[in-house]
Amino acid sequence: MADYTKMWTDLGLNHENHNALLEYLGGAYQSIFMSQEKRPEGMSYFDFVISEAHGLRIKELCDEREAGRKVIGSFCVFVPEEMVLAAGCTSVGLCSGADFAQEEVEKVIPRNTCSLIKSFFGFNLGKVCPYMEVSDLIVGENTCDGKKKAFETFKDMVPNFYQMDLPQTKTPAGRQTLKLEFMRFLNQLEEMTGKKVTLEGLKEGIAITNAKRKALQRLATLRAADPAPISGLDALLINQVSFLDNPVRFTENVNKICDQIEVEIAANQGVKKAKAPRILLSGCPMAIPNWKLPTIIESTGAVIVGEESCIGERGLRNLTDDSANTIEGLIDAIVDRYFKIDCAVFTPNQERVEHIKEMKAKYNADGVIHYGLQFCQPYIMESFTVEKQLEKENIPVLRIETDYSQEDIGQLSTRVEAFVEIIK
Ligand code: BJ8
Repeated sequence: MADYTKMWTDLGLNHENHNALLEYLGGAYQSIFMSQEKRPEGMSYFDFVISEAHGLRIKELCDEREAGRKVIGSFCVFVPEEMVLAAGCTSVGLCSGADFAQEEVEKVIPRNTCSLIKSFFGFNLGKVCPYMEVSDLIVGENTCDGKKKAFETFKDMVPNFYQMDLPQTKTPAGRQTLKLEFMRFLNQLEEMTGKKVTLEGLKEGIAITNAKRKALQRLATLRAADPAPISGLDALLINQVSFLDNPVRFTENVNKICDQIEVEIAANQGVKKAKAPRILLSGCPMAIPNWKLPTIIESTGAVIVGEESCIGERGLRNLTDDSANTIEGLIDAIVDRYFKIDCAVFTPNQERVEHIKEMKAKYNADGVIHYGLQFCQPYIMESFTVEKQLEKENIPVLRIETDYSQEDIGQLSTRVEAFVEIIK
């Protein structure tokens, strides 16, 4: 990586903390990702993006800002990227997947808060996240109680916070709330940029976002092949990168790797290989560098063939209908698309269980591992329903509750190994 010290100083990062984080990330990446055998050639692009995630990518975002573009940071797949792009802005994800500055964090929010929330507080307090610092607007949403209440504190820690309200039921009133909030968000973007969003702009925003989701859906579908053509770790990484990278360039590179994988699958036809147990992972989102559980699972010889998660299929399942020819019509289409997201903050949320069953069948998984972050009430509560309903259909399930620490690796490995033995 080139020397970006000046850029990091200008962004207000704490060098000592930031260097410690980069060192940790680099080491973890080398040992987890680069040690895998027979990775698809196209992974080199995503390796490069990760190696420059705090360098070149941030430089690109700084350059975009200098050219007058605004950067919008968010923590949830409910923030509509179509609208961000239509307003001539760039969207980046701010969820983080590692503990940082925990002592400081626990002075401002309770200890028994989920790791994802504690992590972005830590990244902010430790001044180690260039994406947060480069954002012109930070959008927090009213989803789970943890985030909703934590944002009451977080909003005073950053100068540019925007709160988005979200419904919790799939009722007509819920849809109306979502539409009003999306329209308020669009107004906010227009106010920031001083420009009105046009029909063409919205069409383009939808086209770019749909193309990205189609490419990720293509990759997801290819994982149904047996043997799986890509590790779950690499597929997760690609999904994680989708929240940071330039969307058009990202889409091109996902399609490139899919082209290669298709060739590989064709070449493998008829070749008999020892079957690896196939796992569907379901539950809370896994932000970079939260690779703990997938690493444990794949080190047993099993392969993860799908992620029922917001950094995975829940975030990319539906496309936005682009057929309307009015701004209002396209806004309605965007609302319809997002209203289908089956996050556990919704009640009731039977669609999610149905999606897990569909994914299990589609990717020919032998079992489901439900991943809940400790203190994440929505997903941990739902994990019991998920388990009960899957077991009724004789689908093996393992419920895991963990956090970002490394302390439970031994215990998790034992449980995962035993589960993999059962489904073999
Ligand atoms: S649409 S899953 S990205 S809210 S892990 S902070 S739920 S206590 S992240 Fe999410 Fe949007 Fe839903 Fe997806 Fe709360 Fe649970 Fe923590 Fe979570």
